[in-house]
Amino acid sequence: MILALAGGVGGAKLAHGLVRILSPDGLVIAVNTGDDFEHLGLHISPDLDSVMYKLAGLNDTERGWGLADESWHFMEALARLEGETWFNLGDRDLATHVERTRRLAAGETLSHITAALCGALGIEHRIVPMTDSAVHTMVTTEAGTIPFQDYFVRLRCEPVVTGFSFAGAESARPTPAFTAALKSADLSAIVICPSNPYVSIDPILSLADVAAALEGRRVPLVAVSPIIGGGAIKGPAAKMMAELGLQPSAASIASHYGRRLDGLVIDQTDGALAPKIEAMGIPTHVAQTIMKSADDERTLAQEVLTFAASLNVRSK
Ligand code: FO1
Repeated sequence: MILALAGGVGGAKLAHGLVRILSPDGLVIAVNTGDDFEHLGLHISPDLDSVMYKLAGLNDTERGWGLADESWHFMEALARLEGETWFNLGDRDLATHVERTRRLAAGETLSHITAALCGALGIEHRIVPMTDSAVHTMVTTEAGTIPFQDYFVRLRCEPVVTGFSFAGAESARPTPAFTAALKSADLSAIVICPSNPYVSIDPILSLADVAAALEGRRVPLVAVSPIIGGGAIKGPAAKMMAELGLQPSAASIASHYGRRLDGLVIDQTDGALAPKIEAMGIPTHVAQTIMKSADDERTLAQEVLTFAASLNVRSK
């Protein structure tokens, strides 16, 4: 069994590749919920939805978030009422948030709701939230500390970043299905998807039980670099690195995860960095990591699994 840790778009793509190779019993996808927030009275879980829509084949490929064939009558009507319109909720997408919010208010856990929504959309593989508790990614910037969606959508990632924190992570526990996957005797590798390390993966790693389970693992932990040729395919990862005083590169991804990793997959564009990363004590595999098609996703997923299977777990 493979455990994948995923955030938004890049995570969803590799997860989709893994789904095409592994049976529903053979994969658990644990998804960041640090991006979750309350908006217009609704509980929005952007990363869970990105992965869910992608695996259901319903995602919008152009925008990278939300549903394909979307309409925006709700937003138009809200604008006419001079309501809050900085965060766009498509008419079809709205149904997900309304249904999730209704079920949460009725006392169901986010885990249970996610399983139900995925089942209703015909997804057989397990998408599990990292936690059922509230964890909120906060972005520390030169303009103050800002909740993630305000920073990302309302302020378009413009404020200069100086750090990140995860409010609520101290007391949050991983969900039962995530915990079971971490402890499973059938677990054969853990894959960190090519998601933003600071705001998609670190919230997951900030849960003490997750960090402890990774520390004590007996299976390889492999990451795929989201930085290719000094930039991110999508999103602010490279901008964040530059603002944190780091060179945006696959080598900086290697030092970010550091010796927690047993291996790193980097893009062929960055092949020249492999010796530098290997010299940091991290076995490195060079592959085509840009996923433009479903075949690219599947090929990369297969390469990651083969690479992971070839690795020894570092002795702690
Ligand atoms: N991202 C935007 O840049 N603008 C939006 O208006 C927006 C709306 C939105 C609605 C639902 C949803 O599930 C995601 C949405 N996103 C939007 C994406 C989201 O804010 C980020 O992509 C993730 O949180 C980062 O992984």
